[in-house]
Amino acid sequence: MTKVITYGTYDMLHQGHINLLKRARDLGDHLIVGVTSEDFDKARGKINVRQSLMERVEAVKSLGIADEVIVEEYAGQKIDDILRYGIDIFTVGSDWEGYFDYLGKWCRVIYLDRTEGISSSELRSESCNIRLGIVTDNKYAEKIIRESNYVNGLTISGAYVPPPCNLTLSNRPGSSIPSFESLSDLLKRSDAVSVVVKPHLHYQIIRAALEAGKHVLCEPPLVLDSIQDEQLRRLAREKELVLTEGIKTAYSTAYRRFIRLVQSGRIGKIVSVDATCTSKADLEAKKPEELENLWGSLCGWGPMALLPIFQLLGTNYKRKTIITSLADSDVKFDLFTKIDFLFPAATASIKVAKGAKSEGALVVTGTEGYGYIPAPWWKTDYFELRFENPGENQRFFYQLDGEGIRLELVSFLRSIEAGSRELCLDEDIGRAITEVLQDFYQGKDVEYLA
Ligand code: C2G
Repeated sequence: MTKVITYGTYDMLHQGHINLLKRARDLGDHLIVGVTSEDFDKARGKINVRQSLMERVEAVKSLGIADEVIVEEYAGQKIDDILRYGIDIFTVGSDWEGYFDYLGKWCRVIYLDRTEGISSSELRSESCNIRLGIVTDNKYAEKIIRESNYVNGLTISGAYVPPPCNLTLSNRPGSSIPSFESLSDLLKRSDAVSVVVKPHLHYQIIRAALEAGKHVLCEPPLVLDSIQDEQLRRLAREKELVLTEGIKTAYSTAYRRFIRLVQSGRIGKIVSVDATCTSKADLEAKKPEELENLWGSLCGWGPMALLPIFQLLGTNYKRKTIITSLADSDVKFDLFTKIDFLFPAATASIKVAKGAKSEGALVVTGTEGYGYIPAPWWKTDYFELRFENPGENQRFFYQLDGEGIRLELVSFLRSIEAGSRELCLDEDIGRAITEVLQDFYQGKDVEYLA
């Protein structure tokens, strides 16, 4: 009996897949089909898969072509499967020509003709196409534009740069994106907008976008005032639009796994969460009026640093103390800010700085051990759980593509498609972040360093 094996994602199963499976079946007497797991696909950079593993397995099974369906979970599994199932032929489409030649050591490798003119990527783009407009006064927006190239079903409609800022944005070197004279021009040609401007401009822009019926992905903080925060969230709800903060770290795989592991009690009860984020900006030569146009330490780093605290301990802290060192009291540009929180059964702290440098780690202290993400924790692919007995320590590694921005865009798109903000950041966390920033700017709970 000749045993054949083939693998694939089989997202939105189409004629190309079916043709290939039939040809694979004809190569022997028994066909095993390996369907890729969600984690494995993410690890190999396939982030746009629409259907769940179970849906894809069911779709392949229902064709009745395969004798057995298995799940492919890790790189290198193909060798294990060939040995385990006594495989004679490994086959895959010609788009992989040469790539799997190394399996020739264990069985025959056959590349079958691929069906031209059809692909899951095209089907995904056809099923959903969101035109994303960029409102920005910041080069950071280019990262979002670049990362959008990896997201099926998302196209950049253009950019609006509010005056007096002057900025040309490019997608790839040498290719600039259309620039619009006014926000309303951009909104007319977009289904959603990404807002990457200084926070004091957020309210007007987000309001205009929501009123025009557009979804909004906004760099945090959403706004600096709790009343405005509530108004915008209510407006989004009424209009059934997605409004969410783009805290990229919240979407990165390693960070998400870290939070879930800690929440599942692996380090015992959490007694403290301590997050530090610093970047040393060149501020010495800046005049006060120039500083006013820059993001201060808390505004720039605060939402990121507060994220693990509010995710792990909730948002109902009993009190907080903000200690800050201002570059200039008139413009409230903080060089360094530390906040201590007291929760009913835990403490937390953040240290953020643009005018000082420290170890940018995230440490979660538990009664059994601690969780540790080394600097820079906000763009990590790696973390550790550490215990009294070092022999019990565990290390975890997950591929990080595009600093989390890519997965953030995928979540935003899926939320729009699904008509729900389930996949986005919890609204309570967004509200709590706004409140902390509001208190800071209003001088509530603040001590100033000389
Ligand atoms: N295929 C095809 N014609 C198409 C599209 C896909 O013949 N128009 C084939 C692919 O070559 C592959 C199979 O259908 O053999 C499944 O395709 P995908 O779902 O895109 O999976 P893929 O990413 O190619 O994964 O470990 C996974 C394997 O390496 C293949």
